[in-house]
Amino acid sequence: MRRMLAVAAAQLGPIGREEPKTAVVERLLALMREAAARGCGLVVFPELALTTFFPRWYFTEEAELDRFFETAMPGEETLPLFETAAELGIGFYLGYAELVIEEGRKRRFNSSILVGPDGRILGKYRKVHLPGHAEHEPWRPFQHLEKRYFEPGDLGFPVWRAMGGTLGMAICNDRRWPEMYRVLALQGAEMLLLGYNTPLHYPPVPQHDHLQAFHSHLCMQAGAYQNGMWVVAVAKAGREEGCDLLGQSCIIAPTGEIVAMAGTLEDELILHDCDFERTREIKEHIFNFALHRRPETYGLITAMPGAGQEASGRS
Ligand code: CDT
Repeated sequence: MRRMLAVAAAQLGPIGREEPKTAVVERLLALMREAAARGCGLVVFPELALTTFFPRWYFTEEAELDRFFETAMPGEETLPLFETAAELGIGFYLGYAELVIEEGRKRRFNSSILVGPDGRILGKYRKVHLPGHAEHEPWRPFQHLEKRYFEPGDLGFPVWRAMGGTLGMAICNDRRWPEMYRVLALQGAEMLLLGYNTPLHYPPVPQHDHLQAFHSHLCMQAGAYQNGMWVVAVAKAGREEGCDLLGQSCIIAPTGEIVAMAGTLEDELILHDCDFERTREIKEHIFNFALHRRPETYGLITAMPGAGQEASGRS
């Protein structure tokens, strides 16, 4: 018996710093309509999909920063996404900047939501692994101030039983960390949804610039295979405000094979009919956790962040 979900990865081309959110939402709606017309039950959008990748700038005025954040979801500008999803009967994943008042203070997270085909929010994820730096570093050609503008996610890595399978969410830099896939897989995740914004130029180690696509696929293909899950990875791509962002959005099978990949750096939909049952080829055999894992030897993984390293160095 097959257990199918037709999934669309909706890559976005660049978003300008002054591009209104309503215009971006129109682009998302066009992709959502195309995904539904082509028979998909789920469409996955990138990280921070409503705005330009604003952590590339150092802002001194809080109001300048605030305009990139959502204080309600759905909000006035994003409501059409929910209404259209419900009309079309298609679920979606959306990355966005979240601003909430919690514990009596302003809190900012790099978040994503999973919305069901009835237009209702099923769950929220807040990015755990925040790359970059917290202080202004003028030597860089562009900033990567995620450590300044966001708090690390405090919701862990939950899974949701929805759309015929067990789904997990993560965001961009999370994909480079094997712990993320394993924590999801231990809860039975069969598909990971992930959006990203990855500059081609990595200022601290520029000799790796030509390896961006390789490293991106390397960690996700390994994560898919070692944990027997589908991975749907979706870029914001192209030259955005002078910064080149990796494309190559892809859908990866539980065998680690890329089964669909974007060929442009623009708004582009790629599709695949995913069978959740295929996760068993891996989970019941080569990576049968119950049979082969030796958790009594893995304690260090949760006992310490690093091997005696100072929390210095550049990212
Ligand atoms: N958005 C995001 O997490 N991007 C990082 C860039 C590299 S670290 C500065 C990534 O892991 O792709």
